[in-house]
Amino acid sequence: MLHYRICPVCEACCGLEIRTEDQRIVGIRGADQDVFSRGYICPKGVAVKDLHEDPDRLRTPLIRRGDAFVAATWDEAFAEIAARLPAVQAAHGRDAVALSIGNPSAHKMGLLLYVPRLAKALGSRNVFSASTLDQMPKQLSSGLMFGHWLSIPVPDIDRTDLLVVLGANPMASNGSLWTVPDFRGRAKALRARGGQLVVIDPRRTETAAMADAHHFIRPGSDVFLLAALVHALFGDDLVRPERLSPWLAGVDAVREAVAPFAPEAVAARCGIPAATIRGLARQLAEAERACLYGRIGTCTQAFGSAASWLVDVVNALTGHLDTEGGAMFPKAAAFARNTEGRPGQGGGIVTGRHASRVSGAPEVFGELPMTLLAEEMETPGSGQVRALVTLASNPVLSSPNGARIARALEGLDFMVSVDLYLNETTRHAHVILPGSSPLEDGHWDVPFPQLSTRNHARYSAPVLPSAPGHLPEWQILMKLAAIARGDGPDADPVALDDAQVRREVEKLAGDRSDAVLAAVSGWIGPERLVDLALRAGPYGDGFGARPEGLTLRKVADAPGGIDLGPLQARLPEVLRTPSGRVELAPPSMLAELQKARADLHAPPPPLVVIGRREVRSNNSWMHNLPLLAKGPERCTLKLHPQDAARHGVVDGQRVRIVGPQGAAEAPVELDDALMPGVCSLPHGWGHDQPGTRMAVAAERPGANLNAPLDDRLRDAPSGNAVLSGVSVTLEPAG
Ligand SMILES: Nc1nc2c(c(=O)[nH]1)N[C@H]1C(S)=C(S)[C@@H](COP(=O)(O)OP(=O)(O)OC[C@H]3O[C@@H](n4cnc5c(=O)[nH]c(N)nc54)[C@H](O)[C@@H]3O)O[C@H]1N2
Ligand SMILES: Nc1nc2c(c(=O)[nH]1)N[C@H]1C(S)=C(S)[C@@H](COP(=O)(O)OP(=O)(O)OC[C@H]3O[C@@H](n4cnc5c(=O)[nH]c(N)nc54)[C@H](O)[C@@H]3O)O[C@H]1N2
Ligand code: SF4
Ligand SMILES: [Mo]
Repeated sequence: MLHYRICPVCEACCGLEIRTEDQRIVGIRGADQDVFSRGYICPKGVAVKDLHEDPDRLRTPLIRRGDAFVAATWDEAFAEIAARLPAVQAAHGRDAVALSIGNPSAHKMGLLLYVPRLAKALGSRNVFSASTLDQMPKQLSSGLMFGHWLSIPVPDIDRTDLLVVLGANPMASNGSLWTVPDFRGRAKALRARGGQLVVIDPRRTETAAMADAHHFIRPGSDVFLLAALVHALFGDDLVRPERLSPWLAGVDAVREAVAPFAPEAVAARCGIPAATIRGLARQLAEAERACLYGRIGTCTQAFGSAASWLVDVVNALTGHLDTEGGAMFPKAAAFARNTEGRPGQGGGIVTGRHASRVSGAPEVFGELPMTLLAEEMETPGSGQVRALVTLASNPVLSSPNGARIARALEGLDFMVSVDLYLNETTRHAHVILPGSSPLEDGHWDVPFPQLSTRNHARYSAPVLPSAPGHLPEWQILMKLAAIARGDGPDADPVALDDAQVRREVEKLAGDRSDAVLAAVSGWIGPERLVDLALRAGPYGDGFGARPEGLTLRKVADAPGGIDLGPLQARLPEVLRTPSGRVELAPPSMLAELQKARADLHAPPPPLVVIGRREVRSNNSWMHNLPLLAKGPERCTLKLHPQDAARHGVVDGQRVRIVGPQGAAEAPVELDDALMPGVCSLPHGWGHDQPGTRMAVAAERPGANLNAPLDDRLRDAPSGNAVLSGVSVTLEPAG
């Protein structure tokens, strides 16, 4: 049998075609009929078979007894949780239970749509997620400028003449905060029609290798480059926002704020000649259709929010925001807050409604910085975190100074994990509840159509039936929520969901609620939430009011989904700022720029480390899949030959990478694609912890990049970790 399945692994969200025989997977290829990914696939999509079949993937709940995990029934597991979690809440208060939400949650509607329910039931301020290891700066700057954190403009690559990529490597990552399956094909088409691709990155990456130009940049200096680009736009009379003008607030304040950052003043700090910066500003301004795109390299640094903000300032001032071939706002079919409420104006965003207990870091979009999880667990006093719930989250590997997190986890009164593996983080849990194989779930991407390079609506049904007795993840979260509310282990998650959906619909639809509920009654769980959001959304059937509009049934019945066309200009309708304008000069961002001045003349450390992504790896959890694990050792320290000579190390030699709080050991791979003074180690490795159950990964554990990184470094406004450009030294491995 042939099945259509949207890949749940990365943000490209490719359509897969999965062939089964007798409920066994016999082949996975790209789905040619997918209206969006058009047959594109990468090796990780094929490895979903390995994931499904992985003997180490957890299939029953585990309960820790002494030092060992024992298999348990679901009833036993929930009974254990109900016996221990509410006790922590009762004794120490709601904030004593923290929640840690990991990256795969964003790729599973059964998790993402139910996290808010669990979070509400827990009622804790201690909510942490991968967002503060990744993208919180962009969420914050977008919220400040456009009024909602997911109003993030993305490159309209299929129609642009010039794409400048800053701190991203979509050839390896397949795109981020920009859903763009087959970046390679689209970038080739861009060049074939005479357009240009420019990459600015401390490494000559796979993306740089196919570009028309590549410039090295010193890690952490993007804020200066971007301020200088804006400076040059003003100074060289290149500001031309054209049709955007009526919607831009704060142009003069921006001009003033960048005054100290002439290209000549930042050139040494960035490692980019002033003439190159001026040339780039002119190229961006003069191109008919152009886009500057910044991604994780611009976020995971000390001025990540300011850099994220300035990317969109450049796009706006050059007239490339919200125009064809520029940085455009997708219009998603469901869940897009920027299609709800009053068009063109809104409440904007508020941050800092509370602060973290120990360091006083501000809450941002309901979250606290992941790098502060350890101190909240370690530091005694009222409000100390004494219990933790992790959902698809592996902070011991994914967050700086994971050794400290691991120690703190051991001190908890109780920990429960919803995860696929017994790994570096979940080995500290008292109860592990196994998540489901993606092939046993229906799939609708909740966030990514809001970030897609073309509008579309796609759904895929489960490929295989659930393993007998296995609870879907949304039901696991509903059960945990019930326990957190004190309702015990036996609540019926389906009935709870029915009741909650009815309440929510009644609140929104009033008299019409019975009709609305009847309209979606063919679905339960996450599918019902999708159908509700889709039908109420901008392309929806309005529950019968617009019969030609979309329903989940229509989308499910369309092979490969429904194309909703190229991106359209959305200003001012997309805005939800109180002013109804694009806020080009949010005061907190101006203050950051002012703060950055002090750093402008900081001498560069002799050697800094940056990360690296590779096609056959995905963060910390796919190293147990044979298809991806085979081949050459990937966790190597790439080092420029000059730096190798300076340190007296040779190709293949094992070295110790020593940072402020820890160290990692990896073999050296000489590579002149690195900027001298910068070395690179991929993240997500370090599978050598005792007591884990990932046999393939343990054979070649690799080194944990986050061991030498520093959990004290953050981008202040967003709380995002600094993962790039941290100073390290090298020693021969002992
Ligand atoms: N194969 C694979 N794909 C993935 C993932 C994976 O682990 N493997 N992870 C997924 C996730 S969770 C995410 S968030 C996305 C991320 O997607 P991307 O943002 O494309 O991430 P990277 O490939 O790490 O590219 C970041 C680039 O920034 C550069 N860089 C480092 N420091 C700096 C700096 O200070 N300034 C500048 N300008 N550049 C810098 C790095 O050299 C690197 O080339 O990828 C997703 N896709
Ligand atoms: N130094 C450095 N550190 C980084 C980064 C970097 O570039 N450099 N990148 C950061 C980024 S962008 C991110 S997003 C984070 C990611 O870090 P995390 O959010 O911790 O995510 P992963 O490392 O992907 O680990 C995912 C966890 O979810 C489990 N899991 C996988 N699939 C499922 C599922 O379907 N259901 C359930 N219940 N569990 C599942 C896995 O077993 C694993 O425990 O790492 C960050 N860490
Ligand atoms: S690029 Fe991403 S979404 Fe596409 S097949 Fe690979 S892992 Fe899956
Ligand atoms: Mo990420």
